[in-house]
Amino acid sequence: MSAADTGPATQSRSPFTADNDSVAALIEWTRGRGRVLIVTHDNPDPDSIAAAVALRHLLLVKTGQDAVIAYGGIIGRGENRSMVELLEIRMVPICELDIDQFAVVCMVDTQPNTGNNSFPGERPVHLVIDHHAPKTDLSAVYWVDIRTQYGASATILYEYLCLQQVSINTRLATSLF
Ligand SMILES: [Mn+2]
Repeated sequence: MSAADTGPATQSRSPFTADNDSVAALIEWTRGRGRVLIVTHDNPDPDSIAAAVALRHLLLVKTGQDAVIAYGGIIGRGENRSMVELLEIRMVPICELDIDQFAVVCMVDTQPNTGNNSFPGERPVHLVIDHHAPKTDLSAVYWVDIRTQYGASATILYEYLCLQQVSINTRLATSLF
């Protein structure tokens, strides 16, 4: 996005805490922009999976757009595989995707160019929602919500859902839990 297209959130406002108006602005920004990709970190853990599912749910309910969740590496631990299988979470290896098809790229529980995700570092990323301290320059990212004081990225997404009064079904609640 160009500098003129500055979003409601930037690193300069860190520590940033999204309120209802800014989350609404994020949703409006996303609406109609094109296909949405949500990237977790490699070998995704329950926090990154839950955060991705919660973000997809938020965007689906609010915009009608169904995002694709992608990961690198493997869903390795037995507990994590069970989570994905039992909760029927649709997520695909990023290497199977044509990234050019996506107009909006979100990262949850990871950040661009940190080495722990498989999204090509030279490509633009539009949303970063994480609880790990920033390691790279994120000034080109439209939406940065990094809360290092939080124990989980999924908690940030849970707050977005609450702010937007999006109902949380049993599977999503189980993921978040
Ligand atoms: Mn995490």
